[in-house]
Amino acid sequence: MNAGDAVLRDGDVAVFTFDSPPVNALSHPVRAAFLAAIEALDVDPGVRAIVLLGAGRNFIAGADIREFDKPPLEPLLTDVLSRLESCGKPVVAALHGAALGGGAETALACHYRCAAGDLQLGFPEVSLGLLPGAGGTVRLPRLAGWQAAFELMASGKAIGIDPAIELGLVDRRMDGDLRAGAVAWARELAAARAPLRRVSELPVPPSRPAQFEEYLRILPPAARRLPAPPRIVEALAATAMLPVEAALARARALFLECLESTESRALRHLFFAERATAPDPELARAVNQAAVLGAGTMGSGIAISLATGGIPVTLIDAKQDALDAGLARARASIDASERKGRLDAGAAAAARGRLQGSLTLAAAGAVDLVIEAVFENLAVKREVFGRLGQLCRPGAVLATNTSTLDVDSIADASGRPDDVVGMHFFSPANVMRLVEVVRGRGSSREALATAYAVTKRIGKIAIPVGNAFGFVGNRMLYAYGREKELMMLEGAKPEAVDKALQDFGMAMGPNAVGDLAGLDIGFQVRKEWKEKPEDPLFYRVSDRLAELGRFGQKTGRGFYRYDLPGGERTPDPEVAELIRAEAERLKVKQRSIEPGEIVSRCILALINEGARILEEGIAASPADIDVIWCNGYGFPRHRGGPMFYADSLGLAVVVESIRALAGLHGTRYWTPARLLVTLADEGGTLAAWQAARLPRLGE
Ligand code: T1G
Repeated sequence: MNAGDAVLRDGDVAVFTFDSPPVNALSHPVRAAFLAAIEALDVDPGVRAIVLLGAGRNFIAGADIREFDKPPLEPLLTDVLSRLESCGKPVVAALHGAALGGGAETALACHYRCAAGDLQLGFPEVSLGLLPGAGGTVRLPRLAGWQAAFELMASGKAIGIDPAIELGLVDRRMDGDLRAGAVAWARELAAARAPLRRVSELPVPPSRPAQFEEYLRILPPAARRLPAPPRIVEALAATAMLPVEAALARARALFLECLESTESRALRHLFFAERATAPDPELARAVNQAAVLGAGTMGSGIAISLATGGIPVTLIDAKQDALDAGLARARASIDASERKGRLDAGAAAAARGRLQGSLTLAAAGAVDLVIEAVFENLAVKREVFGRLGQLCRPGAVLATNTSTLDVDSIADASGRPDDVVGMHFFSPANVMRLVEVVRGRGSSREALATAYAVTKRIGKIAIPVGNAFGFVGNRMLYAYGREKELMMLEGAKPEAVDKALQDFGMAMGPNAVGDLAGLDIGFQVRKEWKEKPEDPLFYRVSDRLAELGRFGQKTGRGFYRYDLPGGERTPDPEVAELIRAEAERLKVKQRSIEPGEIVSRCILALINEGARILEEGIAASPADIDVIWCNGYGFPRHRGGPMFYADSLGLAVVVESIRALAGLHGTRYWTPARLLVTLADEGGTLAAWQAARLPRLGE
């Protein structure tokens, strides 16, 4: 992009268009071209006003995140925006779509702002472990006040045009042709010799010294422990206490501190890993009509995702009451999304219109995609796919939502394995963004590409995985869970296990997750699992609770009690006694176990199993494993996922720690994966190993 191309004259108004696909990120070439244009236009006597516009679907999506791993190049955005603000003629920002991070900062450095109705204005830097480093912390509070500035930056959430106008961040709504409207307004401002409202010259709103301590206290404890959120508060405090130039410099310094942090590198790693393009997009078949088999919790959740994602769907169940319950659940969820403003009235009505039910499998005959979500039993699924194989139209993709069963066996039963794939949704399916797309032995590239495309279309992240027990996520979960189960037999209390892993950053402790999902589910899966380790201690605690009918929340008791007044999750001394008795029966000596041991055994088990999965090609990249665990299992995003975390620990340390555990607990579970040993010996990393390999499977 160069200055010349970006500027078009409309009479005495110059229009500078940011046009660097896909999202007009403010990369170095863009910043340089923009600065050159501003300097030229500012002294051009024929130009009386300037309009900034973004080409494509967005204004500007911020700084170019790809540049953050390289040394910063001049001109820095902070300086470009100070030059922009000092322009001697009116500069109008014409905003549409995303105006995020550096894009929002660019808008605030203009003298006036107008916007189209699809505006999404925000400061998402915190979700990258950063803070607005180019003037946002100096200009935003001057326009919107301290509270709004703190909330927008600490949450990272974008706002629409109405709240942006209410907060004084946008002066005018432009319906119709945004460019024409902005040019006309800019010409008006120039003709009226309207004041050049330089936001950084506005007074800062009055503040109270304790105000910024309060903001720190408002931050959730987990956020307070991260680099970026407290520094956002510090940068705002600097704006309150320092002159503009010093406050800008302080924000820049705090930004650089965040940039170097492992947490920000982890979040940037996930940003791109979650956007990695799936193979063969051009091979995807059209999906205009879908069917979901099984109106249970998963089935209705998947149906909601399809309907709100724009795909007409028939929910099918053999039992009337199950179908009615499933449809009611789906409709209630759409109503709730509308009530909470996640769906506007039009989108909610359209989603309701796309949802219908049927009692007959024949209703799946003409659809383009079937997603099966019936009872997790191989014989049942094979019987269903046998019938689907017969009645579904040629070319329809047949997907199974199994979470552990053999996709090849299910595909064989259909008689058309090339059309069969796994689409493993996570519960609740209408909320969780992750789908493991399972490649069966016979799955065609067209069927896989169709599953990836549909997953992206309904706003979820598709990760390709191979067909093995538990695929990627659940297979690693079994290693992670194995260790927490063993440590409970060795004396760790269920609530202590959960607390240690939550303090590490897991969204929820594994025992609380077990109670939520239902301990009977895992118990059933383990009963059907042929290759289960021949180990009497393996998942012995969960199995014992399930044998006693303690299935978790659904029965009021599991690892915890939920049947006390208030229904709070409450540790149950009875469980501790149950475990003690089981340990005695299995001759396991109990001892006190420190949180550090709980975390390292569970997380190292995760990493080691992840490395084995990479060796076997069940996962295509360490980054895919990180996306699966951060989006499907609540692994802390600021640690980047298990494999990124392994690299941040150092693979030599990981291998050494695993060998130390082997010394204490034997090599049965604690033999370091060959991949880890090789890379550790070479001083390598998983990220470099991946970069040196071929791109994703099938790419
Ligand atoms: N930098 C580089 N690449 C970016 C990018 C960015 N800021 N934003 C998106 N991309 C790429 C993305 O990787 C993908 O690439 C393609 O664009 C489409 O993205 C100085 C420090 C704008 C809402 O955090 O939230 O400014 O896979 O699939 O669903 O203070 O992208 O096609 O090769 O997400 O339509 C702050 C990040 C930066 C916004 C569009 N900005 N972007 O969503 O497309 S830090 C952000 C988004 C900063 C300043 C600070 C979304 C979007 P590829 P996509 P989408």
